[in-house]
Amino acid sequence: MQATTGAGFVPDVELTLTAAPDEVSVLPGPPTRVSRFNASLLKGPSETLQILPGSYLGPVIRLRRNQKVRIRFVNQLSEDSIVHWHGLDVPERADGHPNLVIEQGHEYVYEFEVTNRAGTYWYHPHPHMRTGAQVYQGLAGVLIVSDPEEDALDLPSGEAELLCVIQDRRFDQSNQFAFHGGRMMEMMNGFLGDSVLVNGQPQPTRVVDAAWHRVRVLNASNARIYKLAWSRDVSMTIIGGDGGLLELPLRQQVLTLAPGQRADLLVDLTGLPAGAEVDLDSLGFAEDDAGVVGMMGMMGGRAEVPNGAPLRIITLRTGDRKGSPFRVPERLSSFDSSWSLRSDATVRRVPLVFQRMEWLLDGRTFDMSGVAPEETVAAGSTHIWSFENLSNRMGMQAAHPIHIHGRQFRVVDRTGGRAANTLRAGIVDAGWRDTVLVLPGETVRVQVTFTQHPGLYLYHCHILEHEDMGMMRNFRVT
Ligand SMILES: [Cu+2]
Repeated sequence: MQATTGAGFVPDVELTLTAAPDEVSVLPGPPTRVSRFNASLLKGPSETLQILPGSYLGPVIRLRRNQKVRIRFVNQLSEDSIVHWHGLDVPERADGHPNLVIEQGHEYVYEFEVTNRAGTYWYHPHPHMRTGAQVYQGLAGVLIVSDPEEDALDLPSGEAELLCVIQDRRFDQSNQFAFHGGRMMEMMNGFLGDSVLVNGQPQPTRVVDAAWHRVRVLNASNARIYKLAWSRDVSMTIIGGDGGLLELPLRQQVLTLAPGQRADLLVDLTGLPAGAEVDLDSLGFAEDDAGVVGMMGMMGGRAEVPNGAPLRIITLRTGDRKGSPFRVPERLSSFDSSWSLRSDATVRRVPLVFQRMEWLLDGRTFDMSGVAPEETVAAGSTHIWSFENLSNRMGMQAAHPIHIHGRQFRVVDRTGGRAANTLRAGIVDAGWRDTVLVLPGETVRVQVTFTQHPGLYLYHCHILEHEDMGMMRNFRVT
């Protein structure tokens, strides 16, 4: 299947993106068989593609707002695939719906204009029931959009801009990725690895200048939630989320980041002597905070390193060089003034619950072409969707990061849940979001103004095992 290209579309950037089997050295000993994206630039600025050395991750794709982009996706995997540009507002044909999958040896041409704000987005496969497996095998990459508003802030860049893509993996004795193979317990709970990789490497220590750094963090794990904090009482300065810069910088001690979500951080290392180390850690939390499915522990589905286990993510070690002075801007962004809570928004309840051995969205499971009446929305219309994370009769519930394709949305409010859940304090709801974590017992209302592009789009849980089990639905924009 080949997408027809629109007449008159003249791309500013054109590249080929190929998904293919490969091998990389991750641990000492034999290399690890992976699937990975490779890209080559056919047209556009040379800085469009940034290879991450030694990583199985796809190249960082750097785009500017308003660029027209053509991407020729070539599938050299031995199974169907298609690519989704997570967080971007693109036409239906460019969104990577699973009904658009292509077979091995085929090409799919994406064409879209970058209308999103500057921010950290990402790309990954989206074939039905195989997203978890393909992402786990290595198919994921970061997509960075920049724009004049962000340029004007003169944020730390070049060597002072760090990328931190967090994934957990399990290795077998020959250094190969071990996966669940469809075992029910690990599908229900989401698959958790026992070691953390950052940009595809285990526990990296990076030698950096004693300077301000910008750290773009992406949780590209299948299911693990991180409760991030710097060591040495260095506070988190959060300047952006899924959909770009916040209006004002936020300072807090911990940051909860669920699968699919991004955070843009600034960290001040200027006061540190050469050789000092600052760690980014995931702090411990009660397994129940992420809502382990009730009986699963007893039934043998418990991960060796459960959700909530303390983990080291990266270490930054200062070198001899000092950085130039930098002041965190008091105001980061003049927020899109079109945002306000709309009293005329169409309100919809979307219960999240486990029933009939399935994770359900509003009582339903995925159907490739199925769209319920309440899942049909007018282009550009504004809705409030109220995600209600319910317990089933056996007390089973889990945290679900809910992702809506197309437009970024706003979190209106967050109510309910257990006061003792320590993940709650680390959640950032400010700014534009495309993935919102709904903790057990919580109701989270989001206001979304849907894309202007008509067509079939998706909303789903970004715990990839839940998504692959069918915790995903279409919505149709008319
Ligand atoms: Cu889920």
